[in-house]
Amino acid sequence: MGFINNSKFRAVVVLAFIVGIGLTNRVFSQEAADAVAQAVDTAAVAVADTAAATDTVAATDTATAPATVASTKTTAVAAVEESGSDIDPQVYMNFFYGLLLVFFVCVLVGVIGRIIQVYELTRRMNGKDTTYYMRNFNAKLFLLALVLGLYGVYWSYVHHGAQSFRAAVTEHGAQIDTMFIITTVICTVVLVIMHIAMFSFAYIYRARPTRKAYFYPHNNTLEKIWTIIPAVTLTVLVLFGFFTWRSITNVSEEAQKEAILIEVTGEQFTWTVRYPGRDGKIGERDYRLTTPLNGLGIDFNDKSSWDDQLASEIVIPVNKPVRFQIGSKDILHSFYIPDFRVQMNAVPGMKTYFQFTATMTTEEMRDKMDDYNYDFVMLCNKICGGGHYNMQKKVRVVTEEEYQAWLNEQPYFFTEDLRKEFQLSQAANGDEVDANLLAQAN
Ligand SMILES: [Cu+2]
Repeated sequence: MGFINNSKFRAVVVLAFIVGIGLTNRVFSQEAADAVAQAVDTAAVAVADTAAATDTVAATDTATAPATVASTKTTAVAAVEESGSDIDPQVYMNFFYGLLLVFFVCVLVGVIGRIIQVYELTRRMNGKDTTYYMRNFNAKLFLLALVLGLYGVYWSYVHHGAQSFRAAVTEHGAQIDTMFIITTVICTVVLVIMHIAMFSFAYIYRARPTRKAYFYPHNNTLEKIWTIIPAVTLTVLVLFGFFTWRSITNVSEEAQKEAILIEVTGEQFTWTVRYPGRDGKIGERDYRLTTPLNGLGIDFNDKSSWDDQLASEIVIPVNKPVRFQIGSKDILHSFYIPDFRVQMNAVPGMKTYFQFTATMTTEEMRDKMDDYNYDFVMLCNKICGGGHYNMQKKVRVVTEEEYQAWLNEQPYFFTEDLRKEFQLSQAANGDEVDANLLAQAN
């Protein structure tokens, strides 16, 4: 075949092989060298041990020591040779392995191309058509893409639909679900129509010997249709989203007061959860007050902070509004509970809020899912660094009684050590020291 005699092609093949094999070999030899080094180290340790033993036994035995060294080294080298035969699976993740694979695929495509060319030449030699033959072939490929694409849409809805959609378990979540479903339906209808139009037109209007292409450069009516319809549809969807979001996040002052306030503060890579205590108020914070003991920088001059409680998980009562006050100590994080359709950025230097009402307890959800290990989970949804994947907290939705019982168990933020630290700072500022902080706080 012509391309094998092509000197440029041959040069490229040879070069790629040399580069590929040379580099892959270096990786192998590096691994082998590492193994040898390790084995020699082991041998050296053995030698040292033998030498020590020889010292303690007798000087006359020294003759045996070199022999031991020699035999140990031989064993080590043999071990290396043995282990060299099984290839580390890591090799298949290797860059050069990938390079060779790409090269192989390129060669394969080239070969297929050449085979088709040979086929065309044979057709031409037999006096058959070659111009429209390939165009017909391409048009049939479009038809195949039309069928496969539609099947792909159907398949992904049937197989992944249930995974990607599970009804929300909050009051406001139903509105977001409605929006999601409407958007999905519109997008699917557009996708199917566009898919059929694109591929069927490419097939129907393929080049044919009896047909001349009609030059049709412009049509104002068509331009208007495909500009106005998408513009109106998108505007409706955006406005729909805007008003839904506003109705969820613009909570009246009375409704805010009815809710249980909970503070969550993100930092790389953890969340701190603070409950307000009996007064229902969360104490103020000031980053300048941060100490090793007072990680959140809580301002204990604000007495509403004294009964604030620290929780290791988020526990909320069912069918009761809860209002999360969200913040960050370092960079952007995001407070995200997928099952609740709740998401809000945690921004350093400002407070953000999300108020919602969960409509199902964890136990009810487990029954519904038929999964007795199921838990709602709050995740960080801003890629914030190396430990981001682990920045999550369990969210437990319980009955009102369970919630109260759990809350009574949670420790105060204002620990004895913090009280002492606060008293010292009061003294240092020349303020009057609260001697009976302990009694007051409890
Ligand atoms: Cu994160």
